[in-house]
Amino acid sequence: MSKTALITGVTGQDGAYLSQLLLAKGYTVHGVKRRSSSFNTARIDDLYKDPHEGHTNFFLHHGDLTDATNLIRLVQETQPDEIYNLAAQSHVQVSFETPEYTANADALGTLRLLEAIRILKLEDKTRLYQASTSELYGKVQEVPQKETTPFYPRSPYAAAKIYAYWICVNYREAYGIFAANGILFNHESPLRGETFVTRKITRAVAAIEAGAQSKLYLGNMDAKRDWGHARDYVEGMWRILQHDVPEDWVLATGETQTVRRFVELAFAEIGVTIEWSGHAEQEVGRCARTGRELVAIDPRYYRPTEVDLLLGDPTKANTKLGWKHQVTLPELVREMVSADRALAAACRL
Ligand code: NDP
Ligand code: GDR
Repeated sequence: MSKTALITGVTGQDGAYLSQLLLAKGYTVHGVKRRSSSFNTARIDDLYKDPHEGHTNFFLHHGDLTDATNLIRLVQETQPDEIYNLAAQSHVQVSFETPEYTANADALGTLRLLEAIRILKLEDKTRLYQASTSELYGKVQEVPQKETTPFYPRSPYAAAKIYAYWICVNYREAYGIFAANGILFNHESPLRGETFVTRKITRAVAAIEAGAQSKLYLGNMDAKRDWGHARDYVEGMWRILQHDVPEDWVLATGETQTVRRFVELAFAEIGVTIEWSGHAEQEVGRCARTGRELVAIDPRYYRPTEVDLLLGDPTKANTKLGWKHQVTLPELVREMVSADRALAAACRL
């Protein structure tokens, strides 16, 4: 019997890669998408087949993490073996501007799904994956960060996600629900949202090369992140739910780099070496050959409180799940710049 999965956040980066993975494994996949005034399914359009045109295992439903009755109905109708709760207001900086909405969707949304499982008495059937995050570690307490490292959230987003983390642990202990947290470090891809720093950089590199943009403005380039490829990480999500008991898991590469280094790697893909000068808000990056200014700081992108250093220790997932990242940072940068150059060439950037 093939399994059934319900994915919230199916239209996002991870939702698209996870749908692809589960469909390839023979799952029936139900995705929850928000109503939007313009199309928001670009990342999954290649997976979707109109049910009128023949057999399909991929279904989309309108829904929202802020709407409990909607979630209960969707869980009841789809009777999922596995729920992947990927939906979230996922932008850290935006969470400072919309803290209440972020808490509603990211914290209470998770509670609503757990309650749906409980109300519908699906405790023995339905497993829940919660998209927890390395942002929980926030202000550095220990490096590298692992499952036992204390949390110290540094944004409304992280504060909401910490509630979601603990409510999963609590429902697991209180009601025996199979709820597992994946504490995932940053993962990127050509499908990454355009306002996250990696994609913002790779799009800018392609647009500058195409003559469609003159300069790239960034915030804190000293921040260090442990960046992997989203395709590797959705494989880890699936493994987390196949484990015999519900536990909490770090997925990371075990390597970290600054935003500045990411910029250098991305420009190198179009043959440009960046030379840096100046400090703090005056720092600029110039093309070493022509002297043209290509990178500058805009303090608008600084955050009220920053997460300075993320470096994960994935030993537990390596040993107990057999999970390991496959794609290195230079390979990731190459894939992202190459995809954005193709979009620029097609005038779709
Ligand atoms: P994206 O921002 O790409 O996708 C988020 C998804 O959630 C989109 O489908 C979005 O819909 C949907 N969504 C937002 N708000 C709601 C809501 N109120 N109700 C229903 N759906 C909603 O995120 P990613 O794919 O990168 O990340 C997936 C999850 O993993 C998120 O929870 C994120 O916080 C978490 N995470 C991500 C990491 C990363 O590095 N990518 C690392 C660790 C955790 P729409 O398309 O309409 O906007
Ligand atoms: P992050 O990702 O906050 O780690 O959250 P993001 O790419 O937004 O920022 C990474 C670092 O880059 C610095 N930065 C900038 N960031 C953005 N977005 N835009 C800029 O112009 C810019 N300049 C510098 C940031 O200050 C930060 O230090 C992501 C999200 O996917 C979360 O949902 C997820 O939980 C975490 O990763 C793990």
